[in-house]
Amino acid sequence: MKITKLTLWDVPLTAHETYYMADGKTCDDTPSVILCIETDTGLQGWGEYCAIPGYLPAYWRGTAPAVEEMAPVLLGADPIGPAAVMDRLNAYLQGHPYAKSLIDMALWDLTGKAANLPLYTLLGGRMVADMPVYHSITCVAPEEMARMARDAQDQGITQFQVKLGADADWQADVERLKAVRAEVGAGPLFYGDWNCGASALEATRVGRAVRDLDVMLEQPCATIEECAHVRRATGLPMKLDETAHDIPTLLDGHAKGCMDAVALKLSKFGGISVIRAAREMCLIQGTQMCIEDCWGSDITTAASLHLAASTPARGLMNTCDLNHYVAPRIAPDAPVRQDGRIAVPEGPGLGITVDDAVLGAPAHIF
Ligand code: 0XW
Ligand code: MG
Repeated sequence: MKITKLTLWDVPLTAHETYYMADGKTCDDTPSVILCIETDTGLQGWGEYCAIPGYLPAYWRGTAPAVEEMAPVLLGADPIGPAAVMDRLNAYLQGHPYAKSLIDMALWDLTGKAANLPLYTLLGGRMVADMPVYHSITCVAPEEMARMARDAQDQGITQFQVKLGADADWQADVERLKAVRAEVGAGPLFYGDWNCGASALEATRVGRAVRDLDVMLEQPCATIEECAHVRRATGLPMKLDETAHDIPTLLDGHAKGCMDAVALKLSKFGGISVIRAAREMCLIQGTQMCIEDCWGSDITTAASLHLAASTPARGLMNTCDLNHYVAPRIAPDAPVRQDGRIAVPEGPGLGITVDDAVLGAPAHIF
């Protein structure tokens, strides 16, 4: 089989509810880059990358030039065996994990379709029947966030991500965490996520004020060192996200004792092939995994679900149904959450059907 054509579309995604994070970051309107890799057999593979402005060292307009740069390695290559193709791409162009992620996703989709097997089988086999999803709550007034948590809990959600730091008021963050815990009661797992937006001092003050709430802190500060300091000063468990983005940073987070949990996001690491290795490390280190992507619609969601479904339950904290938060749906047959859990698609490859009508005109063809 040979790759004959790469087509990219820019599909604007709109969040159903305004989504505020620290440092003024939002993902209300974000273009998602969709890739179709075509082959001489007629089989197609699909990938997606959606950039949240300021979230990663990446921007959506940068995706197409990076894919174009890698096109000479891809065109004419045999797509079966994604890790081998990615190895050649990594030798050709260092870095650019966001652009590699959607390529790697499409190669895995093609490989699964050629084998007539769902991706979770190629990734080790199905380990869990279905997966818990967490619900992410935008950083607004505490009572409003508590209402959102209640609504999600009424729909069966048992894990919550509470966004913090949008108004740089550490006492408001304390109130947010208190209000959500009071609303959902004891038991549900919940974590406050600053997206790097707090100083170690602010995060420590918040953590100490909510010490009795059974809360996990997520990525308070911009470096692993500061997060480790907050972990030590508060005694609260910590999830790393932005600063854990490759194998060396996973080793560092573990060595510094501040990685009780971690977000394995596809485009942060560079795709399914890298996350496969990262997940083995987390299993060995005993780190709880959230397997997901940064943002996106049905294609990124489906890729996350296949990785999550092939992860042993002892290491899988949750996954994220990004397709729950945005419109339009790009593959309307992709799974959606039900009673706080989500299933994995059963068809070959990613197991979803992309709706051409939603894509519009291609932005680039290589
Ligand atoms: C990347 N987000 C803003 C979207 C996902 O819901 C998770 C969240 C995060 O930063 O963890
Ligand atoms: Mg996060």
